[in-house]
Amino acid sequence: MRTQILIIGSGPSGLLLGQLLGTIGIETVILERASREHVLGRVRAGVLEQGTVELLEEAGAAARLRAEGLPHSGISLAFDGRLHRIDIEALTSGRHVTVYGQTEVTHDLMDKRDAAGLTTIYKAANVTLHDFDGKAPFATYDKDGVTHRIDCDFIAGCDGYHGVSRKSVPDRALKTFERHYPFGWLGVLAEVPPADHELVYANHERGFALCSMRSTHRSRYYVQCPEGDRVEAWSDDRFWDELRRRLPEQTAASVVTGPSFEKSIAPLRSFVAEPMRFGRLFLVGDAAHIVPPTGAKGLNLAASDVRYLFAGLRDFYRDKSMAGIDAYSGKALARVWKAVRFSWWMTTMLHRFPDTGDFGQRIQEAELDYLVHSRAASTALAENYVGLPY
Ligand code: FAS
Ligand code: PHB
Repeated sequence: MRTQILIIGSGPSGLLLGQLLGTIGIETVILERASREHVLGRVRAGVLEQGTVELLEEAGAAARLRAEGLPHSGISLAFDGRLHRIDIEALTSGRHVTVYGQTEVTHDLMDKRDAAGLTTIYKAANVTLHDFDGKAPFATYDKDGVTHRIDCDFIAGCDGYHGVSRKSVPDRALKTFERHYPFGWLGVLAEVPPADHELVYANHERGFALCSMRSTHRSRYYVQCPEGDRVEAWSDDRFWDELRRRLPEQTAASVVTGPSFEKSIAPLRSFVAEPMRFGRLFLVGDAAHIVPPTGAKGLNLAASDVRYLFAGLRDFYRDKSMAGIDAYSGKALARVWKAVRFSWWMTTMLHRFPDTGDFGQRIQEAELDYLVHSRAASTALAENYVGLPY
């Protein structure tokens, strides 16, 4: 088989890139290790930057998002027993975020890909990348006991942190940067109305908590939990009790409890691999970088990588220009590092670390107090949260 762009991974990065390229007639094939059902069963991000929404519209995959997504013009920070609202829309001259689950984004993009008759090969095992430092890259993979080969012009490694793409690059050609956080996020989904009409990020001496949502009747909550903690140790009752203890009284009283239908623990890390291009292999999204979800940046960074790579590939095929492709890694990393910083800052300010102690708690509360009472500081948070310019 031959195609123009071989995409490894059928997550948001791979699907969005494939959809955008499809709108201008550039052929793609997606190789995905898991089943379609497994990919759709993942519960991850929930907040889309305005630029991500616009990119999904450009890809023709935003109809349901426009109908069901929840535009949010602010968030609240909870500390010192109170809620403090950050008026994002006012501070960014009208920009906002949209609450719409990553699962739905993935579903919408998969449906568009199927409708366009574009090829995704699920359950592709032992994907191996070859000759991407030359002009004729290809991949091999196993399916139904047969080894297959796909020749292409370029390979887009959209296969996430644990994927094969970054691991295919020789160590000497890659520099990685990492920050490990000594805690995780325990998240639940429940068919209950959210506690507040907007997101609430809570700093508390017992640990961080986040009140989010997927719709007006489906809530997504998180509490910081110890590293190595296990989901089995958290009954629903224990979760609801701990969540409410970390929220201001008024917010805690608004929490509607109910049976969780999804419960999982995500580890937190900051990670960046440089550069994001090796000959005719590009690293995209989580394959190149990971951020703690505190800044709601993971999915949105994947979208901005896709935007840069799509433009570069479009110029290559339309204008025979390598300029966009050559500029991809530098452009993407400039925006990645600003989001990595913002996510690190939000995480450091809102979470309880082993060495935080009483002094550290007061410093966090002082920073939050300054933040919510300074227009300059609130504006800085707001413009990072809605997404910096591309
Ligand atoms: P993905 O990891 O989504 O997709 C990669 C795809 O490649 C997967 O389908 C995988 O099966 C496939 N793959 C892997 N190896 C392969 C191989 N060898 N061959 C073929 N296919 C292969 N972000 C937020 O903004 N907010 C959040 O709350 C949030 N929560 C998260 C919770 C968890 C547990 C995780 C892991 C991430 C979370 N993220 C969150 C970040 C997340 O949303 C990512 O940024 C987003 O999924 C990135 O999309 P992709 O780059 O497409 O990578
Ligand atoms: C979510 O709804 O899953 C979510 C929202 C905001 C974040 C992280 C996760 O910062």
